[in-house]
Amino acid sequence: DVRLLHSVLHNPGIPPTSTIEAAKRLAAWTAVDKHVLPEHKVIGIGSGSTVPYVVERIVAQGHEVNKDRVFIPTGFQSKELIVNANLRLGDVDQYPIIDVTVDGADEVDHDLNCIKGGGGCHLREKVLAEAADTFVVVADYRKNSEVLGTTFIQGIPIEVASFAYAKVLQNLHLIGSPKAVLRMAKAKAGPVVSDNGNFIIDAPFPAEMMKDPYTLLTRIKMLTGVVEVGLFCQMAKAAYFGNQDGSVTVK
Ligand code: ABF
Repeated sequence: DVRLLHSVLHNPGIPPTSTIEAAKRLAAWTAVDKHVLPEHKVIGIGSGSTVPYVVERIVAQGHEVNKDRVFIPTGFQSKELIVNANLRLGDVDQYPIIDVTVDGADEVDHDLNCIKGGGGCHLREKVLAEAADTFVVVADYRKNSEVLGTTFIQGIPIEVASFAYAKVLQNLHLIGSPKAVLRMAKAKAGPVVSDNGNFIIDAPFPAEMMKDPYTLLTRIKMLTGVVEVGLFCQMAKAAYFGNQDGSVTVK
């Protein structure tokens, strides 16, 4: 894996974004090798651009292992991934106990608290993380941070019932996020609608509040109309970050 990353890094013909792709793949492959074991039969597959490398590595474990497994998606994208890889698809209502879920993240702090939901899938992602005996996060080096809210993410993603969004926005402004906004589709064609038919709000909070993500999560979740919050506290067992130099940071 490290050889692959080095060959990408030292090939001047490859655009810089490939360094990030190689870092994602390195994190994903390392995590699968460590946590997705032959005895695991029910496997949660997350969303985002790192997860295809998770599926790639699982497929490489071979048909003999995979034929007895069922794969649970966190949304439309991962469902497509599973089906296109010829893996058996299941749903969390059939399999509420999952051996291991591997998913991406927008940011992970020193205590393995995560911001998730940049892709709008965090409700299902959280259900699958909670259902799993082992929940593992995979990401490139940009997502590795000390305190949440210090990377490029535009606040905490919050899925809300569509009819309640204005009230939730008003309440988020009151509890400390005056810049909370409804997430709009590209070209402002209308609000982004989640796989569950809900709207998404992005709510940035001051650093002081981000230092205690669990308290913040509890406060946001208490707001009527909130379906789920993209703060994952004390859920991940491990996080793997591919680095630019070909190493992997494990938290
Ligand atoms: C999902 O995909 C999310 O919770 C997060 O928003 C995003 C991370 O995507 P990527 O792997 O593309 O950075 O896991």
